[in-house]
Amino acid sequence: MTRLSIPTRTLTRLAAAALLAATGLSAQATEFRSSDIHPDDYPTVQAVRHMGELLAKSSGGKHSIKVFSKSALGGEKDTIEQTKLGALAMTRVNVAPMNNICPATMVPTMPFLFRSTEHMRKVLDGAIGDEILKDCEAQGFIGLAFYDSGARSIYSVKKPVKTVADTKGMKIRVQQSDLWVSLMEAMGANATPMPFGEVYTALKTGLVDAAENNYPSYESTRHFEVAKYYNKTEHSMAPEILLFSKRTWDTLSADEQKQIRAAAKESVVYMRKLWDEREEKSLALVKAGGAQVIDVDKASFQAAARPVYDKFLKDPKLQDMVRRIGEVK
Ligand code: GTR
Repeated sequence: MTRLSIPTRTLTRLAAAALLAATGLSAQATEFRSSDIHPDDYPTVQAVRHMGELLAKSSGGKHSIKVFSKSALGGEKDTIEQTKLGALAMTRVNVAPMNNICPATMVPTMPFLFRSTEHMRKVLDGAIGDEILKDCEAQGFIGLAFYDSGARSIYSVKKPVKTVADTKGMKIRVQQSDLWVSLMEAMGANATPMPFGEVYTALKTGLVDAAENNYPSYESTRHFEVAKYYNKTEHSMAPEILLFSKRTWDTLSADEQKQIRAAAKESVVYMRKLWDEREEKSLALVKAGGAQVIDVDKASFQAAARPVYDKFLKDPKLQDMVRRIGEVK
């Protein structure tokens, strides 16, 4: 018996064509669906909408993006899954829920890795950033770009956190990532992973004593109303990542792919402007709302977090990436 061998790419195209025929959609105009957990006025949502406008322009109106905000399509773990399956064309998530899926995303998540915002931006805009994005491809994702997410700090309900000893035994909500669980455990805390949308109630009911995030998320979720101590640990600058479904990607022409990549990269510039403004605005809002911003003994957190590097970055390629990041001036 002879076996017919059809390349996977051709099969994917055939499947996509069949799907288009079945749904009656025209291959001419596509509205890519994208997901975000944040509200409409959040910089990530605004930036992907802007990317959609850029894409509409460069594709002569052929392609556009519809952003579903406020977790309308589910939490980050859910939308990552949908994107992998091709049920969703795009999702904007933090790198944290990708840590278990795409190992290179652990690198920019690492505690106290970046020296400053400038350092982080330079690294992610350069070859290292591209390598990390590329690494997600084998898992079914086209990494289009990184967006800023500022520095994350611990905010607590009952007492301030001034040194790492203060986190001992504290129940701290973390993102759904093994690395994040270990990081908080290294600081002596009890890590409780849960989706973003559940954190407000968890803080309010005492299910957790603390959470951690940047100023804009602390403010937009109104977590500052229940956890008044914002302790400036600034332990991670884990960025946001914009993912496109590889399944959908493989049905597009090289030109279309180029337009999408270019629109994504261009939206980064816009996002950063919005981000800088929003960080400032959020800080003022939380302070006016009664939050106390507390300086901490950062060195104590740094020392406690160090073992996480050895535990998670066993791959010499990733270790080398950390070294190269340190060398970026
Ligand atoms: C925010 C980030 C979200 C999500 C959230 C969280 O800063 O933008 O993508 O990761 O934190 O803590 O779950």
